[in-house]
Amino acid sequence: MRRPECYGREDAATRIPNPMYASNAGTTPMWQPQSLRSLADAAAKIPNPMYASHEGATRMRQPLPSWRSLANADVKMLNPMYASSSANPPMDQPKTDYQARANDDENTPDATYANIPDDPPMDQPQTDYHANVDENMPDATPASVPDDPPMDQPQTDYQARANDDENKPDGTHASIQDDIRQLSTAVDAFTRDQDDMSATVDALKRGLDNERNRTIALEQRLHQIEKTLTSCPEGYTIWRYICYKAFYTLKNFDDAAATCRVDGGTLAMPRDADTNTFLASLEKSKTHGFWIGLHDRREEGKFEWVDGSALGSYSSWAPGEPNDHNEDEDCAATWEDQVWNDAHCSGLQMNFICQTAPGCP
Ligand SMILES: [Ca+2]
Ligand SMILES: [Ca+2]
Repeated sequence: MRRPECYGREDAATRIPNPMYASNAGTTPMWQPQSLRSLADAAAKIPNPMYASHEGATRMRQPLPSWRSLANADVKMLNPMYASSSANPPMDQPKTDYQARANDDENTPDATYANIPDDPPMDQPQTDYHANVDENMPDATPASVPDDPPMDQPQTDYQARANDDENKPDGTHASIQDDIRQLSTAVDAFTRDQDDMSATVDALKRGLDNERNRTIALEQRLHQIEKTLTSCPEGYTIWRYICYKAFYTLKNFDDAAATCRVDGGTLAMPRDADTNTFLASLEKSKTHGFWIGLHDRREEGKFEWVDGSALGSYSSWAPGEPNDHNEDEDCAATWEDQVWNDAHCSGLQMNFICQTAPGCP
């Protein structure tokens, strides 16, 4: 009995001269296992000697008509491996013919060639670049070479920037011009100030020269004054800018005073103790006193100096003096220890001391 689910497969099997069935020609198998049929289909594609041996004969003894029928059937039957494919072979189908691939390359636009640019890329090998240049393409190298050599390129860029600066209003350039104007103004002001300062310096120099000349003149005057102040008449000794001289000639008061006037001075007027002490150093006589320029002729008891000035607070009267002895003593003279005494002006002959200013004859 045949299993109903195997009828369809039996029909297909009858169309395929399967060696398994060919050896049992005329005999219909009861049923055939599914796995065995698949093996039979695969075997139909490849003339495997293993199947041929299942016919009960060796490969060498396989009947030729059976082998040929298998080959013919193989040609007509669609290969199960390709049955689900389209008319074109799958992309992963191995190319078995080099020429076929070559034909495909001719008819199909090749992406590799389509992507080749007209100009060779910069990084293209030198051999390809030269091939393009030498054959069909114009040489791009001369066209791209600038008029100036590459070394001048920075200069060209600098010139271009300079031209841009000249053609475009530049805020920085205007600011620099403003700074230059301000600087020029400052320089002019500085120059004027410098001129003023130069004039001031010249004036100061002139003033300094004048002061220097004035100082020289003053120094000369001072030297002259010093010389004059230290210049006393013959025999006179200077004491606090006054010249003094002791005369050892016995004369009355008026004759003594007259001798002092000859030397340009007067009888000595010791107005303080130091000067009085200095005069004592000049008096070398112990036997006679020395007339000095003090008297009370105009008013009794009121002594004054020969120049008309008052006696003042200083005096060196000897004890008990002035006593205006016999009411006739109005002229003063020094005695020992440099004390003063009133004496008769014309009745006595005494030494005297004169004084005069320096520089006087
Ligand atoms: Ca008197
Ligand atoms: Ca007296």
